[in-house]
Amino acid sequence: MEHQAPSESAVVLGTLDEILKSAPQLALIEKPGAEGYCIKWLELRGVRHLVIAGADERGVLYGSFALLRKIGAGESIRDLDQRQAPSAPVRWLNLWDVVGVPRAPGVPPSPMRLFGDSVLWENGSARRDLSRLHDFARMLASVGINGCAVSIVNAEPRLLDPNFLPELKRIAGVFRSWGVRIVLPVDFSSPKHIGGLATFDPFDAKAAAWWKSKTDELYAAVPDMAGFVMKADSEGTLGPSAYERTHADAARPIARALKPHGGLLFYRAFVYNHRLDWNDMKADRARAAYDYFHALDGRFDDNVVIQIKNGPIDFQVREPVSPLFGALEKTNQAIELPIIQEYMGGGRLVPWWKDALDFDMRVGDSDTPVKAIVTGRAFRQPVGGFVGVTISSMDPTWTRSHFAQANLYGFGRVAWDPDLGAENVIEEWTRLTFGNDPTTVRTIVDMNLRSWRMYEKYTGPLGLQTLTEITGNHYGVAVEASENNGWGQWHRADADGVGMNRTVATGTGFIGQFSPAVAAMYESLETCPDDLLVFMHHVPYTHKLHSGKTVIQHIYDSHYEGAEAAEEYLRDWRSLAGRVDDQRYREIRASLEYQAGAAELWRDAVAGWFFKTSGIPDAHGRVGRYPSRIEAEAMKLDGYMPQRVIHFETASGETAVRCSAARCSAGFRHEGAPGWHILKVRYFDYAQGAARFRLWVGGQLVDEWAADDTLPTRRAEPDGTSSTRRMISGIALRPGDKIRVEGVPDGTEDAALDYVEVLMD
Ligand code: GCV
Repeated sequence: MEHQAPSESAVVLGTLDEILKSAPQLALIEKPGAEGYCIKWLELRGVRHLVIAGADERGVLYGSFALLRKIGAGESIRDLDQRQAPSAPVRWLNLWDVVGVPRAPGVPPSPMRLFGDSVLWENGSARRDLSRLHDFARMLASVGINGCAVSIVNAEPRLLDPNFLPELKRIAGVFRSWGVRIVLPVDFSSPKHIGGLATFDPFDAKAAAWWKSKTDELYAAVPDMAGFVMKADSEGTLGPSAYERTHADAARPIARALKPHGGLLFYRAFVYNHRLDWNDMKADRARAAYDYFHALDGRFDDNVVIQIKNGPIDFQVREPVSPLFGALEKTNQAIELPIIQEYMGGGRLVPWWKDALDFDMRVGDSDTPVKAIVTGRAFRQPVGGFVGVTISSMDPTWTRSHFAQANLYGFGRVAWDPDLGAENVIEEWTRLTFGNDPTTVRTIVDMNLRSWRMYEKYTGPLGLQTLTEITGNHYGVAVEASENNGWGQWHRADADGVGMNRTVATGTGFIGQFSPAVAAMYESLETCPDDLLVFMHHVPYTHKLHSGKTVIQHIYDSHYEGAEAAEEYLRDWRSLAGRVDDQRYREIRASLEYQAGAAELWRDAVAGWFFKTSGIPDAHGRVGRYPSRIEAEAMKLDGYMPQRVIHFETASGETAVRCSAARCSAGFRHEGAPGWHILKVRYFDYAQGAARFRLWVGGQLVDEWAADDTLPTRRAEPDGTSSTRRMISGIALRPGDKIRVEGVPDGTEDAALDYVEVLMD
């Protein structure tokens, strides 16, 4: 259809070519790069128009959102004159949604699925009502995301079933209307396990032919599919090692099947042996990606992209960047970043990604920041970019956490332009989400920017990584869970010291995978940054950091600072009462209260574990001494039975009390000063059941609540995931007052209690 330039002032939208057809006078606009846009005021026959000219259709969409963003953030558009194009063609999500069966009732969610059910899938097929997916896809487009893997990388076979094509078509159709192309996760063994062939050897002509016909079939249904993502030889998935082939061999037949359709194969470098020998001091999971892939540089087809997690382990709170980024000069690469809240439950992530993207690999001893490598600038690779791992969720806030939305927003913005500062991105998000009140904006931006380091401080500082249930839910604290198994997320803490020796001189040699300049920095204790010290070196607890503190004192201090910062977070949020609408104010306050409680548990568990293991006291006398705490096991118990907890550090005094009767109680007398007090009750909330608690002071009921949260533990016994706390303030106490907690179990949830802390208000 021919359009005429409007006669009244208007916003004129279109691709540059379309606009020029109807208004050749606008030839003044310089064409932006692919998917880019110009926004500019131009005068036509005496009338000023705001013109959004896209290089292509996506460009028009992104330009329109850019304008809305400016208006929403309260910026002036009076003299707008902007030309932008994305940093890289790949700005994708990998959704770790599962198509298959939904979670059975009573089974706790994984940390990822804490946030609610998929917007794509329900009971094994595409949701009947996909309106929420429309909103999701629009949200992705609003931050420039143009591709989305529709289910988890542990590929479900049914995605390749011909009967499933209509489901894929429906999903692809919704995404398409917002410029987002779908990506399919595929399993390398498919020719055998889905195709019924005798082999999936990539050198077998029949296996290659199977990939070709399957790919053709998929493209007939979804002609604009962006490609496949594949996890091979990783955490139990089959791969080329079954036939002693390389990953380049494995990629070839699949890439060639995709090529005629313009499809890409994203081959994940997350390949490692999860049956390593813990007693082998040279074994090192961090080495794996480089060891498997660097020698294959240049041997992948040009439509293969190696998808590399930011760090060599797995989304840990602090890791160096993967040395593989500096080792592939003739191969397309993309960085895989977590948006998901696995391992990083409390973290706001933009500053963390920026840290990785800005890191200079010093390839050839010149400036080679990771962002220049993955955008293809550094080694002139044609395709590359950013893959964010997340889930979709039906929850009204998208993730059951208002603040976690900053991560998805930030991912899109950073992928669009990795040179944007974390503060700019977060300020944009804050203004668009909470409005332009200066105090609100300043407070939230500041909270967001502090979040990663706060989380690191109360979980795993110095490169200890996230000291969590490595073989389980990757959520609650369990310091030793990473040791003595084959998964390789080891910290090797013992009575004398801590850390993995990854040096070239005497360790696993991992450090030697970096360029000489970077390797030299990590190899030497003099120059290795404190925040990665025990990732790179095994050191005695008495080793002095650059700060002058010993390692052990730093661990103690860091956990106290982190937990205090989480309390401060809560105070900051409370200062916004009345500035944010009631519902969001309350919901965010509740999540920050939970986080402050979780941080306190992490503090006590990790500091307590290191105190017991090292035998070195805290110079400030805090660790292991909690004068205002009354252990449940020391109270007068009626029905409650003391029991040691599974990981000793996850309950104060290593013991909780559990109730196997219909109702139990634990009481004590207040021995402190008279006055207003806060009571902190630490108890355990399993995923199952909703045990009830009541708190009585001097015969009066002062609080009651249910343990009905859904935390991702499968255990019906106290652990570092179920431990949680209730704070009750404004309690008047006199010496001798009787304080009593009553617990009423519900099914297997036995109203377990850890302690009560009595603090002056
Ligand atoms: C999808 C971690 C997660 C796994 C995930 C894996 C991966 O190990 O715990 O759930 O698998 O990373 O990235 O492939």
